[in-house]
Amino acid sequence: MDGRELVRSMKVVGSVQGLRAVRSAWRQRRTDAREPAPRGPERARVPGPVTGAERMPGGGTVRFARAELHVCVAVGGAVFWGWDGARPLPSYALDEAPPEPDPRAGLEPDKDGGWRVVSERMTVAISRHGGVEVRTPGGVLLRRELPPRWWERAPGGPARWVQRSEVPADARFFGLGGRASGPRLRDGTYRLWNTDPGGRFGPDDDPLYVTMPVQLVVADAGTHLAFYDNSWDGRVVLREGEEGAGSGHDRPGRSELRMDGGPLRCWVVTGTPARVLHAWTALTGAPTPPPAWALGPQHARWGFGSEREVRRIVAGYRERDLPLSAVHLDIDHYDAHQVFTVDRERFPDLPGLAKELRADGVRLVSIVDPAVKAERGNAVYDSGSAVGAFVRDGRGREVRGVVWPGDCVYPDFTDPLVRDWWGGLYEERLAQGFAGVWHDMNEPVSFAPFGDPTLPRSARHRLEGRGGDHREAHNVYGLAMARAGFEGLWRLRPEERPFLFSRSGWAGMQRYGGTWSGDVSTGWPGLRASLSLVLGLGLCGVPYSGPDVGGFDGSPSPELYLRWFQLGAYLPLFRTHAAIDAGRREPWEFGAEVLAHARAALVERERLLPYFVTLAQLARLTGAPYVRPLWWGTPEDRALRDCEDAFLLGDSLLVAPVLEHGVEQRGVRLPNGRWYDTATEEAYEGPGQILLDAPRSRIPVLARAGAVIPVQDEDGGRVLEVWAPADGRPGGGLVVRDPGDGRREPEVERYTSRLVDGEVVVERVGHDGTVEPEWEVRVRGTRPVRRG
Ligand code: NBV
Repeated sequence: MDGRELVRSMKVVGSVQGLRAVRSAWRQRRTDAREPAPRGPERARVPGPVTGAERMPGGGTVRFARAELHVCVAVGGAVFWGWDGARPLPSYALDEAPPEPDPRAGLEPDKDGGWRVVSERMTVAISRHGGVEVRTPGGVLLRRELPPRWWERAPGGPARWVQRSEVPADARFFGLGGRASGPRLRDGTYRLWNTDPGGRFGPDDDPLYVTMPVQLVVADAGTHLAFYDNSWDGRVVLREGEEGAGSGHDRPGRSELRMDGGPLRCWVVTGTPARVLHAWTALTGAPTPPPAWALGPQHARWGFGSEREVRRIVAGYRERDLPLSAVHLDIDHYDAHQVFTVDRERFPDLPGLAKELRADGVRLVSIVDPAVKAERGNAVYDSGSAVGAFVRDGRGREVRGVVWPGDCVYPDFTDPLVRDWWGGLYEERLAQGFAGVWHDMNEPVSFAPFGDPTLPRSARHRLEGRGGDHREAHNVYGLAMARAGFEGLWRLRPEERPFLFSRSGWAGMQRYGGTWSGDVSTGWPGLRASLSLVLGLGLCGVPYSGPDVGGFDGSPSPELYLRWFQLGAYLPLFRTHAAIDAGRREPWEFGAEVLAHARAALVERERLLPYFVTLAQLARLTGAPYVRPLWWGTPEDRALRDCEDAFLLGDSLLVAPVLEHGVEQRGVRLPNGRWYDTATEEAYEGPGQILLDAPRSRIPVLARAGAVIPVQDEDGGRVLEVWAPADGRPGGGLVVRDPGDGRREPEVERYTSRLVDGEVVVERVGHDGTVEPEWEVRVRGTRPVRRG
């Protein structure tokens, strides 16, 4: 036990579950110890020299002395390669079947005895020793994979492997799921193992709840995303490159990926950031848009404790005329912490409460934990046991862990029958009046004072019928649970788009919903980490997320709370939340000044709701996250690549939150083009750095010249807010209205804006020419221009 483990052990042992958790951790150690110790050759296997190749549609197979490589360009431009028989399926990341091979691409002999596949979007060159290079159609290097190395532990058993890669010296790394230290991933080691950091985390804590072997790399040569489709435990070591390093030569950026087992296979997509995300979500699934109400302000707390308290909070919002769209109930509303139950003493009539709040425009959202109390008579345990739902060990016994209700078992969500059974249980939540669900503790967690606070690695999983153990299933546990919940909700209420967000997940989780920060620590570093998580996840294809506004633990100062609130108002999931022993998080608990400014943020969020609806729909259609790094449209702007304290909200807005104590003015780096400070309507020309006021009352938000932004006025009237385009530089925007609850396909409205004789002209582009917009148009930004 190291020092950190000891502290953890004290914390856990000090709790009610302490002794149970100690026993469970020992049990886990024993269970894993029974597994045969992996043994294998010390020397690595490498592919060796090339021996031949075979052409197939889209690419082919290249044989080496000790390995073989299959390469295939798919329709749409993504390239796949897999070593030693690895193919795109089976995969938890892909949405249904992988795209067809592109028949126009095929293997051709390359120089020095290598091979290559040429496609419209890239060239993949395979060297005669098994290196793989991805180049732009113009021949510029985007990524070089060195020949991989494998260590077989036991004959026929899973092999560990390492893949080293190089990227251009100027490249920046992003992605790897939700990382608190980003969004730019600096030199360091990043683990691929979904983990509850236990209690709270800051920027230095890694890994967290959502890890993904997804790298988004931005360089002058172009942007690419590399996805190593493998859910096993692994580590990525990143080292940024250096231009003109040592005797004037560039040192490339480096990535070293070490995996504990599983296939060595990779997908790469290239192009502009927008194209890359589009191709990525075409592969792994469209981000499901939340219902429109879930784009409004939400309030949660662990420990409301009673219906009375929930009513008091909602009344507090109403009395102060603060918009509120949903209230979330945490585990304290369960009966003895058991999932799919209600404490009837403290919540005697949840359906009644839900109805009453709903009449007031407020929905209820329920937490759902995966662990089920292992006790006969517990209906969920009994019905799960009857269908063999719970994870077992190698000897066929249910694996026990410890969570809030005590000794627990874990549904095996990698079994389709278990997903069906679990999905059906959400009927109870719907009957209680809940309108959405919030999945927690699904890394999955089993409290442990030492060792890994999850299931034993040897625990067996069905893995869709293939069979395997927790080493492979761990990282997809939350994803598979999200699938169970999402599909269950759709089945139960085919007319209502499910609202689901999940703490843990993996590549492809956007098909079922979003995620949130988890237990981000209260403090300025936690505020910064909040933004890092949302940006990084968006670049991995998960656009809907947000932090616990105010931080999970402790008590934020009024200033910190306010700045968090102001940031949160521009993030997809806008929700205040806190731990049971943390201070208050209601906007009126921090004094009159904070209340007034928080109200302004809430009102602005309400006003922007049609824009958020548009962004949610566009994310579904194009994969573009709502919240984007500043370099999104101009990745060649190197200064923007390093800018981590501001973001674009869709195409039209640039948000520059205050992330430091005592700051009332801040520098803002502008992408090219004209930008208006929305508070003063003053215009600035980018690219460049400007200084803007950031008084307590607001954070700087800029609008792109020419932008057409759908908003609503106080009475819900639809308005197009149009920011005056610069002379000779027309603008525009897309608008998608909320299609309602069901599966209806919404129409995308396209608007253009231009300056004609000093007048702003806005038109809707229809099927047969342009038409007058149906929305009221309000033009803004007609003040003199300042250079950035
Ligand atoms: O269910 C209680 C909390 C929840 O409030 C929080 O949002 C989750 O991230 N949950 C974690 C379990 C306990 C954490 C100490």
